[in-house]
Amino acid sequence: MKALVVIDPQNDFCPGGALAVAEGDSIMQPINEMMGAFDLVILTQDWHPQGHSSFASSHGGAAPFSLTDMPYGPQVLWPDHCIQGSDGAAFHPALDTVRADAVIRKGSNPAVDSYSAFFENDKATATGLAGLLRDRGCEDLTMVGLATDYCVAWSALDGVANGFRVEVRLPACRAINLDGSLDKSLADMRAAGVTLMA
Ligand code: VGL
Ligand code: ZN
Repeated sequence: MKALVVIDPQNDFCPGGALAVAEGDSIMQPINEMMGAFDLVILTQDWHPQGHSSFASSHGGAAPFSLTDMPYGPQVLWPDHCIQGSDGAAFHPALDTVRADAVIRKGSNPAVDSYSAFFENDKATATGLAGLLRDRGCEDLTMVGLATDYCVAWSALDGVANGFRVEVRLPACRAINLDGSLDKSLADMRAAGVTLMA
């Protein structure tokens, strides 16, 4: 059984959004066209409360895209984005959400960021995705979405670490690319055994 895991295809990660990824909107149609080839389609949704600790605005005068230290490690401070219930947190209107079997929301804990579809960044709290996939008999995961170097990469790495076979289709992903983060994420995924499809 094969699952398509679509990472954070949300307005705030598309042009005009609060944490816009260049060409983020261009992946929606190709993703729609892939859906029919999978037994299960999962969407993830970055879903932060106001004042989330990953927001630069929650750290006094900190600049967006600067780094801070959290109890669980270094953390990039982001512009406010994907606030629960906001238009920015909604799925991009060009994405066909009707075919989705489940939506996994992440990032609701105000104290911990959550890039991965499987675990919060402290690696302690699971989202339930691994159990859902196992219960549905899915061992092969194809991942696409936003952003390649953060939420897609962290999800792919956690997928492999949890015993799934993971392929990332790069033409249906777009990256933030902060200080070489795209190249680093590709190298990390390759080293972990993620199949990168050009
Ligand atoms: C993401 C930064 C902050 C992502 C989410 O979806 O890649 N990046 N929150
Ligand atoms: Zn976020």
